[in-house]
Amino acid sequence: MSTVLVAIGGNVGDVAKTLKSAVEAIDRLGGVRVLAASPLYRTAPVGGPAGQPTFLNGAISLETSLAPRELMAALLEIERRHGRVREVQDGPRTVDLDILLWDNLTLDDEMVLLPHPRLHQRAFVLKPLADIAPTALHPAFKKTVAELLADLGAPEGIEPSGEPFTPSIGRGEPA
Ligand code: PH2
Ligand code: MG
Ligand code: MG
Repeated sequence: MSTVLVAIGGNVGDVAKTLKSAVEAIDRLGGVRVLAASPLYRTAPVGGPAGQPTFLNGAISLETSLAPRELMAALLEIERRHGRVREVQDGPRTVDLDILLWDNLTLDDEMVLLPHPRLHQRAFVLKPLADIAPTALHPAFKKTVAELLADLGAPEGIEPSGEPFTPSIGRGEPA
């Protein structure tokens, strides 16, 4: 059984509703159990086309008996079912589900890169991640999520969304 941390985000449509539905779909996957979901943050877009909408970002932890490629394929399918269309790189999307950390595994596979290569640069990832997994260790930098977030200083363009984020988890099959 592996413990996995996943970033969730989006900036098109009713994003909070889409993220709730996507997290519930992840929890219902065979061999996956969602353990915790962070609050959502409203975040300024980083990269991508100028003028794209503000994002909502969060993070979840899960345990799984799946292999990295299997979970990645399942997450891509859930993105697709929630209206994700891939057009512009880093462009507007209904939902983005990115595997960040997988136990202390390092993996360079054509489908999955672990840890996520930009995780340590992104406050919109580290801030919610620090809410649910501050002591998770980055296997390459040997730093915790809380330390990586502190390294970014006082990040701008991130504020709590203020709305409760309460996906119904823990009702799916045991992982
Ligand atoms: N995702 C990106 C690129 N830029 N900016 C914010 N604020 N939030 C995101 O989730 C995000 C981004 C690529 O996946
Ligand atoms: Mg992403
Ligand atoms: Mg992605």
